[in-house]
Amino acid sequence: MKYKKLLFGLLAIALQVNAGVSIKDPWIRETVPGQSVAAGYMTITSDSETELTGGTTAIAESIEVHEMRMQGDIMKMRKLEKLVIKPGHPVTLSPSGYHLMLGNIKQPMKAGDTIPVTLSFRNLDGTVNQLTLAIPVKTAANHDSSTHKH
Ligand SMILES: [Cu+2]
Repeated sequence: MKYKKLLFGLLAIALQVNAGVSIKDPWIRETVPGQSVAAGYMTITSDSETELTGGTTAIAESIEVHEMRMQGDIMKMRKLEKLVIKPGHPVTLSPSGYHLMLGNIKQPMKAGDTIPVTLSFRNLDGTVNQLTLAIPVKTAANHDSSTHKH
């Protein structure tokens, strides 16, 4: 009986933690031959304040959160340790701003493929919420014509 209660308690916590974050319109940009990194975009909404810290996937060595920024005339990118998402303020990752950067990809990203990705969110109380989603690969033409270079 004690066990049962504990299990239900844990289940309730797990559901609560996962219920808060939702992802809209995720996509990964198709890569060109020889490209070692890939970029992912989406809109993230959260019921409570949380921080996107990165993620993992079987087809890349790392997933980092990056930001594109104009530095004078040059578009540069830098790694962010976290991207804060506040309730009521969806954050959009798009080609000219924030993005997920998949480092050292093990296969080219082809339009039509679906890539399983697990994202990590750190809540204010320090708990980590992992969200796994299948992200479709699309050509940039479906979204915009800007280029993404390191
Ligand atoms: Cu990047």
